[in-house]
Amino acid sequence: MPIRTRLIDSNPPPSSAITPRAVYEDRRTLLKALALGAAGSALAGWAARDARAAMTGPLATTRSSVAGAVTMEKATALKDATGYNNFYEFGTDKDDPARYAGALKIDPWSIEIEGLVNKPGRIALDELRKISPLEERIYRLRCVEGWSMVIPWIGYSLSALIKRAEPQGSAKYVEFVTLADPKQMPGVRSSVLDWPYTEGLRMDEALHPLSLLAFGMYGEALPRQNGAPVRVVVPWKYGFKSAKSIVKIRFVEKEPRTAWDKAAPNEYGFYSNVNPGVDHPRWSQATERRIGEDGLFAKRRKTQLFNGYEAEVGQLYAGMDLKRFF
Ligand SMILES: Nc1nc2c(c(=O)[nH]1)N[C@H]1C(S)=C(S)[C@@H](COP(=O)(O)O)O[C@H]1N2
Ligand SMILES: [Mo]
Repeated sequence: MPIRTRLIDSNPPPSSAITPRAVYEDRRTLLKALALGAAGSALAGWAARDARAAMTGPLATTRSSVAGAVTMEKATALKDATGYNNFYEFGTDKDDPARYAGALKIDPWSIEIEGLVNKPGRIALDELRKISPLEERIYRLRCVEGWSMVIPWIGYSLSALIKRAEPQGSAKYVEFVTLADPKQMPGVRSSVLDWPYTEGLRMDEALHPLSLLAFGMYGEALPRQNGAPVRVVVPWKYGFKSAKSIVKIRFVEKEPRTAWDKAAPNEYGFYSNVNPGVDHPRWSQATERRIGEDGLFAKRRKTQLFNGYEAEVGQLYAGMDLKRFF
């Protein structure tokens, strides 16, 4: 079944033909929901916690040729991926983002590129989306709290945007700054983090083809609780490195402080690579719970070094003491 393409005019055939269908169970429901259209969403109240109500419009994608970009593991149900979130700007409970992000204004949106680049400036969302063809990437994402999901993201390698900005030789790190608007984001009124939420990557990490600039998931533009309209997804690092609702990308010489490092430097290192051998002071990182696999007999999975992406990213850390640089 072809997916309507509303946001992108000229692009390759939609992924419906090429995505391994069994990989995500929700797609059929989703497409049915799209067919229902406005009537469907009107019926879908918060009370029903209808996952499709969070979706913000179809996006067409092309197959990814990046090594490691598509795991064959079963994707997490859409309702879990949109109902169990960390997005502290909307509150610290897992259902706060689904509850409070609905009013976030995502249009117009732009990202400001600044710092050590030859081409600084503001890029509007429409233009940003067209920098490289949108691909579907099915990534594991593991949260430092000990749970994980498998999500079919839509986006392109962050490297495409970085190259367009033409970083100068002195640019060694990339810093992400996300929206902090107390009028729209009730969590920002609390001091749980030093707002705005910021994150960072070393330049070679940011340039790695698996580092994704994401605009959508499950065949559609990102739901607000998942970081609409644009976020990063860095699958071999703990979830918090994947900053949501980005407004600024800054190229810097020194390792930037991050919101989590400021909050608890002994708990959250700059690298935060998924590593079963380095425990967080409060949570073991040896195993994880796959969201959706609950119940009495659900087994915890063994957490893999670099979240299972060692073959692709291990080289980035050759010779580094991962216990020291956690
Ligand atoms: N701006 C912002 N980005 C954020 C967070 C946040 O609180 N604010 N939480 C992070 C954490 S801890 C995780 S695990 C992931 C969760 O992404 P998901 O809800 O789309 O699964 O988002 C990350 N990005
Ligand atoms: Mo997280």
